[in-house]
Amino acid sequence: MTNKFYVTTPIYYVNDKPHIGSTYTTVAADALARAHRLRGVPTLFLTGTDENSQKNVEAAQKAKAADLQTYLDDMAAIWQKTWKTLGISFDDFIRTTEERHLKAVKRFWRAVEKSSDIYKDSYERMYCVGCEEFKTQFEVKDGHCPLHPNKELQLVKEENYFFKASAYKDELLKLYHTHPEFVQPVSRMNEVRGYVKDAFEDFSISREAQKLSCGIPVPGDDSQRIYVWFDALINYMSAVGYGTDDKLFNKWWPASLHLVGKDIIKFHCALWPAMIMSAAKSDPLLQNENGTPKLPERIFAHGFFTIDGQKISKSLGNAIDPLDLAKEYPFDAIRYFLLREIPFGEDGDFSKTRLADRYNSDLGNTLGNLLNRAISMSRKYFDNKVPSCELQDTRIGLEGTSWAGSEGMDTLWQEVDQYIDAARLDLALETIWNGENCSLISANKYVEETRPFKLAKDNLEQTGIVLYTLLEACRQYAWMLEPIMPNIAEEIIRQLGQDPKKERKQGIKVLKTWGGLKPGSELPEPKILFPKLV
Ligand code: ME8
Repeated sequence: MTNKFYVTTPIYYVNDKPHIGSTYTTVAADALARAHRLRGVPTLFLTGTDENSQKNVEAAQKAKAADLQTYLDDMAAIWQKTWKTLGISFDDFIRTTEERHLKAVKRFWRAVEKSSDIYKDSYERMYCVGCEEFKTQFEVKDGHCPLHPNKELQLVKEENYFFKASAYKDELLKLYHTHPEFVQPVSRMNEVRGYVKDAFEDFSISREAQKLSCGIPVPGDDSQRIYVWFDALINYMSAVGYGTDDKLFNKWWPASLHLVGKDIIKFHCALWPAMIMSAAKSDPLLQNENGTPKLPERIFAHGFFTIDGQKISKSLGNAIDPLDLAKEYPFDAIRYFLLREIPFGEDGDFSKTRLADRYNSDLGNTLGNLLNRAISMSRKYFDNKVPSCELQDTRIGLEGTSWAGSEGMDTLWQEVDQYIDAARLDLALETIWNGENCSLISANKYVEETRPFKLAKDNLEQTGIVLYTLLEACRQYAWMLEPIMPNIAEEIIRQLGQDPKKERKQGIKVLKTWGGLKPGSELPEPKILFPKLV
């Protein structure tokens, strides 16, 4: 078992409120954090807001905010509140205008400077505020950034500080070779490797202060402000005490997993490790015992959601507010849909029709009905109680069914755990619903094969075995699904007559052991888990 799990989302710009895209990354990080907490692994889940950016300044002006700080405070509060309302279990929320972050950035800058990797040079390039990034001539199409065709590129001509990123090209390529898991999925690793090989250059990491109305001053040179990406990436360290609390930093750093969208892999998978490699040369806190730099363990880049086939964009006005969607569907169902619908790492479409299909079919028919039937029949034939079942191997007497027994359930757990370790929540869900061993589909099939409603007339002992199997399977599904649908999981446990908090306290090993549901315990009247929506 790993000794800790530190997972992060990107820190989001506050030029807009959360939409379904940022919700996707945040829900995935939340599910992975919950899965590790359930395993008993000390977990830290960080999210936050990226505030020292020109696009926030423009948004504040457009919103006619009283002043920039008021705008930033209001927007950061909206992001925090949205995640809280949706039940996102973040442990910390970092804002890049916080004092702890400023201290971290200062220490980091000084370390890179000490490693002789910062120099001054004059510069003339096109800057895209949409990407908060300089564009090379190869990246500009018809005088515009292809990602932000409606925004004018700005010609920036000034003297800036540069980071000697190119000096880390070989070290980065070696890292990708020796640690192929550093960037996932493999397709993104190939993209990053190609970028570093062909196009990784020194970065301008500051801008003239007089031209900006935001940004952290360069230590020792008030006339320059630190480039937003150089500042923003450091958030992953400032939140765990870099520059303020060495003990805390040693406890949590390196991050176990940075979850990001595919749009920001160059920064996370190339610039960020290069920055750490440089700073680590002069800051022992950033070194492993053998002197190597303490790099994040893994970066997973997921794909992008479109909405009914179109890019999510403010100008198209198609961004879905997760709070609005949560008025139509229970948020657990939305979490399920987001994480199940597209293979994690690939692009996909967010369609309300598909959401409704999955709600009715996967959740309502396959999971909800199973629980409902198992409880109703047990109550009917066994006096409102969990039937007794002496037999450990629930297949005895019922050979020939497709149910794989408690061993099958162990295998299912192993498969689910492996997918969670690989951050493939989509595959974990796919296996729970459709896998070969004790999946929800096979549990439903087992009902059809054994027909407990008929069997009860001839053989009550066997009926008890079948129903106990179904109830106990539902208990196990609840814990498997808890990271993805925490409220539904608790509701299932309660409907099985148990106290979810008490059960949880027993620890994952006990939770996974077949037979946790006590025969003879009371079964309350079942409620519909996923009511039909009008
Ligand atoms: O890039 N589908 O912030 P940002 C899936 N501040 N995910 C999406 C998405 C979509 N359509 N749209 C956005 C920044 N995302 C920087 C990050 S980190 C040190 C600094 C998610 O507000 C996805 O995770 O533009 C993407 O990487 C992120 O939002 C971009 O958020």
